[in-house]
Amino acid sequence: MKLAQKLAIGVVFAMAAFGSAAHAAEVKIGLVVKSLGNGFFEAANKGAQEAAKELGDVEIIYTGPTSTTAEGQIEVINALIAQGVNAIAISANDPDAVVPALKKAAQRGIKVISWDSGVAPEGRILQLNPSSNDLIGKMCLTLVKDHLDGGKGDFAILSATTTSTNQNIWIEEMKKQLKDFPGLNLVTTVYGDDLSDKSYREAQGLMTSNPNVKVIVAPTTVGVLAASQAVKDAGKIGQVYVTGLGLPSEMAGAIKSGATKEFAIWNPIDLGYSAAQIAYHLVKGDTDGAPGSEIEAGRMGKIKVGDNGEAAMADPFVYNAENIDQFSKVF
Ligand code: RAM
Repeated sequence: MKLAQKLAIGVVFAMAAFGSAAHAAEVKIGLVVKSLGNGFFEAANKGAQEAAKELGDVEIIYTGPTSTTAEGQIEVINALIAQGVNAIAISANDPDAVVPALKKAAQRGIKVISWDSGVAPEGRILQLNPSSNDLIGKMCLTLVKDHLDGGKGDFAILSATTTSTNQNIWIEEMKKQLKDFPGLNLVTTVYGDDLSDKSYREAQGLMTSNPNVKVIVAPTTVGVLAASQAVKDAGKIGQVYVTGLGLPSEMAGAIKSGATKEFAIWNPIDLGYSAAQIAYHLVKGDTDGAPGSEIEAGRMGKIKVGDNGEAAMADPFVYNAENIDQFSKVF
Protein backbone atom coordinates (compact mmCIF):
# COMPACT_ATOMS: atom_id res chain seq x y z
CA MET A 1 0.00 0.00 0.00
CA LYS A 2 1.30 3.43 -0.91
CA LEU A 3 1.95 5.94 1.81
CA ALA A 4 -0.69 8.34 0.48
CA GLN A 5 -3.27 5.53 0.56
CA LYS A 6 -2.30 4.63 4.12
CA LEU A 7 -2.62 8.22 5.19
CA ALA A 8 -6.02 8.54 3.52
CA ILE A 9 -7.26 5.42 5.33
CA GLY A 10 -5.85 6.80 8.56
CA VAL A 11 -7.75 10.01 8.07
CA VAL A 12 -10.98 8.14 7.39
CA PHE A 13 -10.52 6.08 10.59
CA ALA A 14 -9.73 9.18 12.59
CA MET A 15 -12.84 10.88 11.23
CA ALA A 16 -14.98 7.86 12.03
CA ALA A 17 -13.59 7.71 15.56
CA PHE A 18 -14.03 11.43 16.05
CA GLY A 19 -17.49 11.28 14.53
CA SER A 20 -18.72 8.60 16.91
CA ALA A 21 -17.17 10.28 19.94
CA ALA A 22 -18.76 13.60 19.01
CA HIS A 23 -22.11 12.05 18.16
CA ALA A 24 -24.65 12.63 20.90
CA ALA A 25 -28.07 11.01 20.86
CA GLU A 26 -30.68 13.27 19.37
CA VAL A 27 -33.07 12.82 22.28
CA LYS A 28 -31.73 12.57 25.83
CA ILE A 29 -34.18 11.46 28.48
CA GLY A 30 -33.33 11.59 32.18
CA LEU A 31 -35.10 8.72 33.94
CA VAL A 32 -35.11 9.84 37.57
CA VAL A 33 -35.95 7.18 40.16
CA LYS A 34 -36.70 7.39 43.89
CA SER A 35 -33.32 5.83 44.67
CA LEU A 36 -30.67 3.72 42.99
CA GLY A 37 -30.33 0.05 43.89
CA ASN A 38 -34.08 -0.68 43.88
CA GLY A 39 -34.86 -3.71 41.68
CA PHE A 40 -38.23 -2.24 40.70
CA PHE A 41 -36.56 0.77 39.10
CA GLU A 42 -33.86 -1.36 37.54
CA ALA A 43 -36.61 -3.32 35.80
CA ALA A 44 -38.25 -0.06 34.68
CA ASN A 45 -34.92 1.07 33.28
CA LYS A 46 -34.73 -2.17 31.31
CA GLY A 47 -38.00 -1.20 29.64
CA ALA A 48 -36.86 2.36 29.03
CA GLN A 49 -33.67 1.12 27.37
CA GLU A 50 -35.76 -1.20 25.22
CA ALA A 51 -37.87 1.76 24.08
CA ALA A 52 -34.73 3.79 23.34
CA LYS A 53 -33.38 1.00 21.17
CA GLU A 54 -36.63 0.74 19.25
CA LEU A 55 -36.95 4.48 18.73
CA GLY A 56 -33.28 4.90 17.75
CA ASP A 57 -31.02 7.84 18.55
CA VAL A 58 -32.37 8.08 22.08
CA GLU A 59 -30.24 8.02 25.20
CA ILE A 60 -31.76 7.12 28.55
CA ILE A 61 -29.85 8.57 31.47
CA TYR A 62 -30.89 6.36 34.40
CA THR A 63 -30.29 8.34 37.56
CA GLY A 64 -31.48 9.03 41.09
CA PRO A 65 -30.21 9.71 44.59
CA THR A 66 -28.66 6.99 46.73
CA SER A 67 -31.39 7.49 49.34
CA THR A 68 -35.12 8.15 48.88
CA THR A 69 -35.12 11.91 49.48
CA ALA A 70 -36.53 14.86 47.57
CA GLU A 71 -33.31 16.82 48.25
CA GLY A 72 -31.31 14.13 46.47
CA GLN A 73 -33.70 14.24 43.52
CA ILE A 74 -33.45 18.04 43.27
CA GLU A 75 -29.67 17.71 42.89
CA VAL A 76 -30.19 15.09 40.21
CA ILE A 77 -32.71 17.29 38.35
CA ASN A 78 -30.30 20.25 38.40
CA ALA A 79 -27.53 18.03 37.03
CA LEU A 80 -29.80 16.88 34.20
CA ILE A 81 -30.68 20.49 33.35
CA ALA A 82 -26.95 21.30 33.20
CA GLN A 83 -26.42 18.28 30.94
CA GLY A 84 -29.00 19.63 28.51
CA VAL A 85 -31.43 16.70 28.48
CA ASN A 86 -34.57 17.00 26.36
CA ALA A 87 -36.91 15.28 28.79
CA ILE A 88 -37.14 14.26 32.43
CA ALA A 89 -39.34 11.37 33.54
CA ILE A 90 -39.41 11.21 37.32
CA SER A 91 -40.80 8.93 40.02
CA ALA A 92 -40.94 11.46 42.85
CA ASN A 93 -40.05 11.12 46.52
CA ASP A 94 -42.31 14.08 47.27
CA PRO A 95 -45.03 15.52 45.02
CA ASP A 96 -44.30 19.17 45.90
CA ALA A 97 -40.66 19.53 46.92
CA VAL A 98 -39.36 18.73 43.42
CA VAL A 99 -41.73 21.18 41.67
CA PRO A 100 -39.48 24.30 41.64
CA ALA A 101 -36.56 22.36 40.11
CA LEU A 102 -38.87 20.76 37.55
CA LYS A 103 -40.38 24.15 36.69
CA LYS A 104 -36.88 25.43 36.03
CA ALA A 105 -36.36 22.46 33.69
CA ALA A 106 -39.62 23.20 31.88
CA GLN A 107 -38.64 26.85 31.44
CA ARG A 108 -35.57 25.62 29.57
CA GLY A 109 -37.71 23.61 27.18
CA ILE A 110 -37.27 20.25 28.91
CA LYS A 111 -40.40 18.08 28.72
CA VAL A 112 -41.23 16.85 32.22
CA ILE A 113 -43.45 13.92 33.07
CA SER A 114 -43.86 11.89 36.22
CA TRP A 115 -44.46 8.16 36.38
CA ASP A 116 -44.94 5.64 39.19
CA SER A 117 -44.84 8.20 42.03
CA GLY A 118 -46.40 11.43 40.82
CA VAL A 119 -45.48 15.10 40.89
CA ALA A 120 -48.11 17.80 41.60
CA PRO A 121 -49.78 18.95 38.34
CA GLU A 122 -47.92 22.28 38.19
CA GLY A 123 -44.59 20.45 38.02
CA ARG A 124 -45.22 18.09 35.11
CA ILE A 125 -47.13 17.64 31.86
CA LEU A 126 -48.72 14.35 32.85
CA GLN A 127 -48.49 11.51 35.35
CA LEU A 128 -48.28 7.88 34.24
CA ASN A 129 -49.83 5.55 36.81
CA PRO A 130 -49.07 1.84 36.67
CA SER A 131 -52.73 1.00 37.21
CA SER A 132 -55.83 2.66 38.61
CA ASN A 133 -55.23 3.79 42.19
CA ASP A 134 -58.52 2.51 43.58
CA LEU A 135 -57.84 -0.88 42.05
CA ILE A 136 -54.42 -1.05 43.72
CA GLY A 137 -56.01 -0.14 47.07
CA LYS A 138 -58.65 -2.80 46.62
CA MET A 139 -56.05 -5.35 45.57
CA CYS A 140 -54.00 -4.70 48.73
CA LEU A 141 -57.04 -5.17 50.97
CA THR A 142 -58.06 -8.32 49.13
CA LEU A 143 -54.57 -9.73 49.66
CA VAL A 144 -54.79 -8.94 53.38
CA LYS A 145 -58.19 -10.59 53.62
CA ASP A 146 -56.97 -13.71 51.81
CA HIS A 147 -54.18 -14.16 54.37
CA LEU A 148 -56.52 -13.89 57.38
CA ASP A 149 -58.42 -16.81 58.85
CA GLY A 150 -62.05 -16.27 57.90
CA GLY A 151 -61.08 -12.91 56.37
CA LYS A 152 -61.03 -11.35 59.84
CA GLY A 153 -58.31 -9.77 61.96
CA ASP A 154 -55.74 -7.07 62.64
CA PHE A 155 -53.30 -5.87 60.03
CA ALA A 156 -50.69 -3.14 59.66
CA ILE A 157 -49.22 -1.23 56.76
CA LEU A 158 -45.48 -0.97 56.15
CA SER A 159 -44.99 1.85 53.64
CA ALA A 160 -42.07 3.61 51.94
CA THR A 161 -41.43 7.28 52.89
CA THR A 162 -44.05 9.51 54.51
CA THR A 163 -43.97 11.82 51.45
CA SER A 164 -44.10 9.18 48.73
CA THR A 165 -46.94 10.15 46.37
CA ASN A 166 -47.89 6.71 45.16
CA GLN A 167 -47.84 4.89 48.52
CA ASN A 168 -49.78 7.72 50.17
CA ILE A 169 -52.48 7.52 47.50
CA TRP A 170 -52.70 3.74 47.85
CA ILE A 171 -52.88 3.94 51.65
CA GLU A 172 -55.62 6.53 51.30
CA GLU A 173 -57.46 4.17 48.95
CA MET A 174 -57.09 1.28 51.39
CA LYS A 175 -58.55 3.38 54.20
CA LYS A 176 -61.40 4.55 52.00
CA GLN A 177 -62.31 1.03 50.95
CA LEU A 178 -61.98 -0.58 54.40
CA LYS A 179 -65.77 -0.24 54.70
CA ASP A 180 -66.07 -2.91 52.00
CA PHE A 181 -63.91 -5.27 54.09
CA PRO A 182 -65.75 -5.40 57.41
CA GLY A 183 -63.51 -8.08 58.92
CA LEU A 184 -60.31 -6.08 58.55
CA ASN A 185 -58.91 -3.89 61.30
CA LEU A 186 -56.07 -1.52 60.42
CA VAL A 187 -53.93 -1.13 63.54
CA THR A 188 -51.13 1.17 62.41
CA THR A 189 -48.98 2.39 59.52
CA VAL A 190 -45.17 2.50 59.73
CA TYR A 191 -42.57 3.76 57.27
CA GLY A 192 -39.41 1.97 56.14
CA ASP A 193 -38.41 4.68 53.62
CA ASP A 194 -37.79 2.08 50.89
CA LEU A 195 -34.56 1.22 52.67
CA SER A 196 -34.12 -2.50 53.35
CA ASP A 197 -32.64 -2.18 56.83
CA LYS A 198 -35.12 0.42 58.07
CA SER A 199 -38.05 -1.54 56.61
CA TYR A 200 -36.76 -4.69 58.31
CA ARG A 201 -36.51 -2.94 61.69
CA GLU A 202 -39.97 -1.39 61.29
CA ALA A 203 -41.43 -4.84 60.58
CA GLN A 204 -39.67 -6.24 63.65
CA GLY A 205 -41.01 -3.35 65.74
CA LEU A 206 -44.52 -3.98 64.44
CA MET A 207 -44.44 -7.59 65.53
CA THR A 208 -43.19 -6.72 69.01
CA SER A 209 -45.49 -3.82 69.75
CA ASN A 210 -48.58 -5.26 68.05
CA PRO A 211 -48.65 -8.99 68.75
CA ASN A 212 -52.22 -9.17 67.43
CA VAL A 213 -51.22 -8.12 63.92
CA LYS A 214 -51.66 -11.13 61.67
CA VAL A 215 -50.81 -9.50 58.33
CA ILE A 216 -48.30 -6.84 57.30
CA VAL A 217 -49.20 -5.32 53.96
CA ALA A 218 -46.39 -3.43 52.27
CA PRO A 219 -47.32 -1.48 49.12
CA THR A 220 -43.63 -1.26 48.25
CA THR A 221 -41.33 -3.86 46.74
CA VAL A 222 -38.55 -2.93 49.19
CA GLY A 223 -40.84 -3.13 52.23
CA VAL A 224 -42.56 -6.37 51.31
CA LEU A 225 -39.23 -8.14 50.84
CA ALA A 226 -37.74 -6.80 54.09
CA ALA A 227 -40.88 -7.66 56.09
CA SER A 228 -40.89 -11.22 54.71
CA GLN A 229 -37.33 -11.64 55.91
CA ALA A 230 -38.17 -10.15 59.33
CA VAL A 231 -41.08 -12.58 59.78
CA LYS A 232 -38.91 -15.52 58.79
CA ASP A 233 -36.03 -14.47 61.07
CA ALA A 234 -38.47 -13.99 63.98
CA GLY A 235 -39.68 -17.57 63.49
CA LYS A 236 -43.21 -16.28 62.93
CA ILE A 237 -44.04 -17.96 59.64
CA GLY A 238 -47.67 -19.06 59.78
CA GLN A 239 -48.47 -16.63 62.60
CA VAL A 240 -47.76 -13.38 60.74
CA TYR A 241 -48.13 -13.13 56.98
CA VAL A 242 -46.66 -10.54 54.67
CA THR A 243 -48.24 -9.36 51.44
CA GLY A 244 -48.46 -6.31 49.22
CA LEU A 245 -46.67 -5.19 46.08
CA GLY A 246 -43.54 -7.17 45.30
CA LEU A 247 -41.27 -8.29 42.51
CA PRO A 248 -41.52 -12.02 41.70
CA SER A 249 -37.73 -12.16 41.27
CA GLU A 250 -37.20 -10.83 44.79
CA MET A 251 -40.14 -12.60 46.47
CA ALA A 252 -39.59 -16.17 45.27
CA GLY A 253 -37.87 -17.01 48.58
CA ALA A 254 -40.74 -15.55 50.62
CA ILE A 255 -43.25 -17.70 48.72
CA LYS A 256 -41.06 -20.77 49.34
CA SER A 257 -40.58 -19.95 53.05
CA GLY A 258 -44.30 -19.38 53.51
CA ALA A 259 -43.85 -15.79 54.74
CA THR A 260 -46.30 -14.83 52.01
CA LYS A 261 -48.89 -16.83 50.14
CA GLU A 262 -49.46 -14.26 47.43
CA PHE A 263 -48.67 -10.69 46.46
CA ALA A 264 -49.25 -8.50 43.42
CA ILE A 265 -47.53 -6.13 41.01
CA TRP A 266 -47.84 -4.74 37.50
CA ASN A 267 -45.09 -5.10 34.91
CA PRO A 268 -42.33 -2.60 35.79
CA ILE A 269 -40.58 -3.16 32.46
CA ASP A 270 -43.70 -2.05 30.59
CA LEU A 271 -44.01 0.98 32.88
CA GLY A 272 -40.46 2.18 32.15
CA TYR A 273 -40.93 1.41 28.47
CA SER A 274 -44.09 3.53 28.31
CA ALA A 275 -42.58 6.42 30.28
CA ALA A 276 -39.69 6.57 27.79
CA GLN A 277 -42.06 6.38 24.82
CA ILE A 278 -44.20 9.22 26.16
CA ALA A 279 -41.18 11.41 26.93
CA TYR A 280 -39.82 10.82 23.43
CA HIS A 281 -43.06 11.75 21.67
CA LEU A 282 -43.36 14.91 23.77
CA VAL A 283 -39.83 15.93 22.76
CA LYS A 284 -40.60 15.23 19.11
CA GLY A 285 -43.74 17.35 19.31
CA ASP A 286 -45.96 14.45 18.24
CA THR A 287 -48.24 15.26 21.19
CA ASP A 288 -48.63 17.95 23.82
CA GLY A 289 -49.71 15.36 26.41
CA ALA A 290 -52.75 17.45 27.37
CA PRO A 291 -55.79 15.82 28.99
CA GLY A 292 -57.66 13.86 26.36
CA SER A 293 -54.64 13.26 24.15
CA GLU A 294 -53.55 9.81 23.02
CA ILE A 295 -49.87 9.05 22.87
CA GLU A 296 -48.21 6.36 20.77
CA ALA A 297 -46.29 4.00 23.01
CA GLY A 298 -44.80 1.38 20.68
CA ARG A 299 -45.71 -2.17 21.67
CA MET A 300 -48.00 -0.87 24.44
CA GLY A 301 -50.29 0.76 21.89
CA LYS A 302 -51.83 4.17 22.49
CA ILE A 303 -51.87 5.60 26.00
CA LYS A 304 -54.74 7.94 26.78
CA VAL A 305 -54.33 10.89 29.11
CA GLY A 306 -57.41 11.33 31.29
CA ASP A 307 -59.15 14.59 32.17
CA ASN A 308 -57.05 14.79 35.34
CA GLY A 309 -53.77 14.76 33.40
CA GLU A 310 -53.06 11.19 34.44
CA ALA A 311 -52.84 7.99 32.45
CA ALA A 312 -53.12 4.45 33.81
CA MET A 313 -51.70 1.21 32.52
CA ALA A 314 -52.66 -2.40 33.20
CA ASP A 315 -54.21 -4.11 36.22
CA PRO A 316 -51.89 -5.60 38.82
CA PHE A 317 -51.36 -9.34 38.62
CA VAL A 318 -51.21 -11.81 41.51
CA TYR A 319 -48.23 -14.09 42.11
CA ASN A 320 -48.23 -17.25 44.20
CA ALA A 321 -46.61 -20.68 44.43
CA GLU A 322 -48.13 -21.65 41.11
CA ASN A 323 -46.61 -18.97 38.90
CA ILE A 324 -43.68 -17.58 40.90
CA ASP A 325 -40.98 -19.62 39.15
CA GLN A 326 -42.14 -18.56 35.74
CA PHE A 327 -42.30 -14.83 36.53
CA SER A 328 -39.26 -14.62 38.79
CA LYS A 329 -37.18 -14.95 35.65
CA VAL A 330 -38.82 -11.90 34.06
CA PHE A 331 -38.81 -9.13 36.71
C1 RAM B 1 -41.09 0.40 45.36
C2 RAM B 1 -41.21 1.87 45.06
C3 RAM B 1 -42.08 2.14 43.86
C4 RAM B 1 -43.38 1.35 43.93
C5 RAM B 1 -43.09 -0.11 44.11
C6 RAM B 1 -44.37 -0.91 44.23
O1 RAM B 1 -40.19 -0.18 44.48
O2 RAM B 1 -41.74 2.49 46.19
O3 RAM B 1 -42.35 3.52 43.79
O4 RAM B 1 -44.16 1.56 42.79
O5 RAM B 1 -42.33 -0.28 45.30
